[in-house]
Amino acid sequence: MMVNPQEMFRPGDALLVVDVQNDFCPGGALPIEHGDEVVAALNPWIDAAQKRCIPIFLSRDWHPSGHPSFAANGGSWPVHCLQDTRGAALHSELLIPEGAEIVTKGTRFDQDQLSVFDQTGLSDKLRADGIRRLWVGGLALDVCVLASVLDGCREGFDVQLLLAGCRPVTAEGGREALEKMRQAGAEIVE
Ligand code: VGL
Ligand code: ZN
Repeated sequence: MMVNPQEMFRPGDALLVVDVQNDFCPGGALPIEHGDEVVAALNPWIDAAQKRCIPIFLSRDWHPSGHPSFAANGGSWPVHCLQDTRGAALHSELLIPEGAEIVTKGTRFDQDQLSVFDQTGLSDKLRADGIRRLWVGGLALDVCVLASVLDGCREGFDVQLLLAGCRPVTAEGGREALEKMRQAGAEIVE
């Protein structure tokens, strides 16, 4: 089914764009194949959300050097999304409307925060703003998008996954992620 973003939003919705940062795109430190293609897929949603006065949240992975998610520090990833570097910046073609809120995560030294809901205060803020339904896309489908969608479902939000606006680190991981999201109650929007 082809969907028109303009027609999908209703009051009580919010748009959540996860980690569309240079380091997760081709040429970056932790490149996801075709990661940059999510920009063209998500911009119409961002544009529509702005026009419909739907709150927009853009998350960023924002690590200090020596972060525990880095292989050199006992984690599983190469050094990526170092605070204030070009690699950590949001993709330059991603629409960032005035009023969009940046959600920063991955700054803790004792643990990683893959989910945008992990100790960011986002769920309380959404509830306080009367948000019940979340449209989610971004990078990576099988890592931070997965963790965020599962948490969103757990927190009681109706989660709509924008599949065309996501890319996985691995194809197999992507398939498994979609299955887990479905089982958690998320709807996959093709
Ligand atoms: C992510 C790996 C490590 C992500 C963040 O945003 O999906 N992946 N840190
Ligand atoms: Zn990270």
